[in-house]
Amino acid sequence: MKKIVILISGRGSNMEAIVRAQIPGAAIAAVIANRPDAGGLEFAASHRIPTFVVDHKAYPSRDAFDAALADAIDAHAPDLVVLAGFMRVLTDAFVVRYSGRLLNIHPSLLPSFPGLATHRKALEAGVRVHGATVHFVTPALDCGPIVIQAAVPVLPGDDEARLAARVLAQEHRIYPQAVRWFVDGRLGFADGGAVTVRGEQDGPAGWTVPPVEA
Ligand code: NHR
Ligand code: GAR
Repeated sequence: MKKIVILISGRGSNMEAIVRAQIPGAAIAAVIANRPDAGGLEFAASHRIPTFVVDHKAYPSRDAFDAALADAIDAHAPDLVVLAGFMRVLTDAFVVRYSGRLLNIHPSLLPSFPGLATHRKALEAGVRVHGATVHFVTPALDCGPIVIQAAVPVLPGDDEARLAARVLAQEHRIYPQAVRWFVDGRLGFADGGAVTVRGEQDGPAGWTVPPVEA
């Protein structure tokens, strides 16, 4: 069994998608939130997953918060740590500690639109294609090796909420897929650092075109 700890800050719908996927060989050991009011804690608890809060406001510095967060994580000795709508930038020391076993989902087609407010930035830039990216976390924000992406169209009349909803539906598809690949030991790194997916038959590994919305 590969043990997974999921970190959330809010609603936790990506965490929920991963839990609902019931990935063979994976056990969700804990869900940890940095906000006591994170909505996703309720879903996790109702699925008998141990939940914990490490409130960043209770710590004097990012180093202190990250140290407490690492202690809470390490209590479960996870094989994989999953950021699912986790909203705190992590220190280099934290990221290096979980090197190669820390995943994030980011709501844009990286390297476009790192950071926050990605849907607004996409609308302002006038891109016709937007999406989401699962990547390994490295110290440089939203710059780690890409595992899988999904693209969606930007449609006439889109506002941030409509575009975010279209992207989120794809997040719920690709994040469980990325976790499945990790758990199955199929992820590797090519020379130069790009992620490879072993045994992927169809086309360039890890790249998917989602079905067009109805
Ligand atoms: N940490 C490192 N070192 N590297 C990454 O790639 C990280 C990371 C921490 C989080 C997720 C990321 C995203 O997918 C992520 C990737 C939060 C912020 C942010 O600015 C930016 C990017 C991401 C997450 N957070 C503010 C902060 O001061 C707080 C914002 C808030 O609380 O609402 O930490 O987008
Ligand atoms: C998701 O769209 C996720 O990609 C994004 O926030 C949403 C969280 O939803 N993450 C970030 O913006 C990280 N900075 P969820 O809590 O329902 O999974």
